[in-house]
Amino acid sequence: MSKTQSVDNPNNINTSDTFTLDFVSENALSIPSFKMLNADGEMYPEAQKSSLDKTTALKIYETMRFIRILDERMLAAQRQGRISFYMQCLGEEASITASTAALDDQDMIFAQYREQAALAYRGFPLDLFMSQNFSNKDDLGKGRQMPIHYGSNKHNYMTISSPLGTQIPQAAGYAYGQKLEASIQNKETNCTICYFGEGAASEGDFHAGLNMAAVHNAPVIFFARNNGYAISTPASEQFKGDGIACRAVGYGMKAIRVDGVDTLAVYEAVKLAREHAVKHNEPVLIESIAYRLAAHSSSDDPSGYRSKDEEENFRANCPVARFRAYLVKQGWLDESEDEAAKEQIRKQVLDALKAAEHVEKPELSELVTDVYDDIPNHLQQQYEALKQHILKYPDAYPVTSSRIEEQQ
Ligand SMILES: Cc1ncc(C[n+]2csc(CCOP(=O)(O)OP(=O)(O)O)c2C)c(N)n1
Repeated sequence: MSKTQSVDNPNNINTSDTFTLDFVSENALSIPSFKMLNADGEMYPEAQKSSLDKTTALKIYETMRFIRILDERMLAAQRQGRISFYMQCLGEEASITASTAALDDQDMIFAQYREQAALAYRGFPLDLFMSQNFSNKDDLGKGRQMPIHYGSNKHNYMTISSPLGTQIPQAAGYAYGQKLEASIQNKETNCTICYFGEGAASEGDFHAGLNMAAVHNAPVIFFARNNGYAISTPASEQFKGDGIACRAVGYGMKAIRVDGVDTLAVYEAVKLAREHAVKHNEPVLIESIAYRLAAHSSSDDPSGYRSKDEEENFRANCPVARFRAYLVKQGWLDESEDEAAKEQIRKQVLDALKAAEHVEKPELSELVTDVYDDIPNHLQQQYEALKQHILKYPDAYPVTSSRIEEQQ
């Protein structure tokens, strides 16, 4: 596993000598942002040729269209008190969907919490989105997580966990495992993509995860979504250097900065990163530059920390509208069919929502299963206390006291 230490170079530094004493400038490295499509959905004259075929392009667009409608409807459901919490990916649809589209379906996804479009692209069904948000008995997580904390073995999508940054070292470890498995089976490895916000990149886990992946040659794409804010903290108060991408150099890994509003550019960037990761067993850091157009979550009110003018400015630069314009110009999308499809999706989403909210909640007894082989005493005691509490206040819970008495 470990490389042989070089006798000539025990510090593992490749350098030349200098006889002039000076600071290295923080501007020594300013990473350009890769672009292909302009705001009107036209290719820049200098842009490289796109490798995105019509079928994949339409699948990306359909996913973005679906996620916009789902997000809009679920936020409204939260406002109506039907679900407890929600997070939208408004403004980041291209960045998330096009990056997943550039992967193999068997590649693993470790997401932060705003990447529902990745799961939708992989075919996660609408009723399971709803079951998770309503914590009903059909939820794959058995109702034990907050809304939007999706997870699916079938879709190679690791379950979301709220503490920021935990997915980063986990993704490094998972990708290292993928590499070992592939070498045992003598085949090309799959890779892992790990999404996180620029705010999460301030966590210690970011540094641990990237260093670990670089040193152990793990095929993982670290996908930093720089959307300008970590809740109310603007990027200008989060880091002093040139964004997140430049940090890759410090870990000895390759980096790409990409315009996250540009579907074509994100697709090509992740395709290149994936090719590199699986061919050379190396991590790559991508920084995608977009803007979080929505509030951080349903609990947040951005008017306290940014102006309407700022939001309007970025709203005009919509990733979905830009890609739609490209598809129309290509002759791949008919505008009136698109409008009709939106109507149909709105209806499907509403029907699924209404159905999911009437499905029973999971069995209370499942609350403490699946983590330990034998339920430890402290969990058993908490579970017993909860049952007594529900029996005392039956009207406050969706579980009937007769069901609990049956289980006694
Ligand atoms: C360890 C930890 N600290 C703080 C929080 C609270 N928190 C939740 S989201 C968030 C901001 C994250 O911002 P960013 O990573 O940029 O992602 P974005 O929400 O912009 O997509 C914070 C501070 C948390 N969940 N976990």
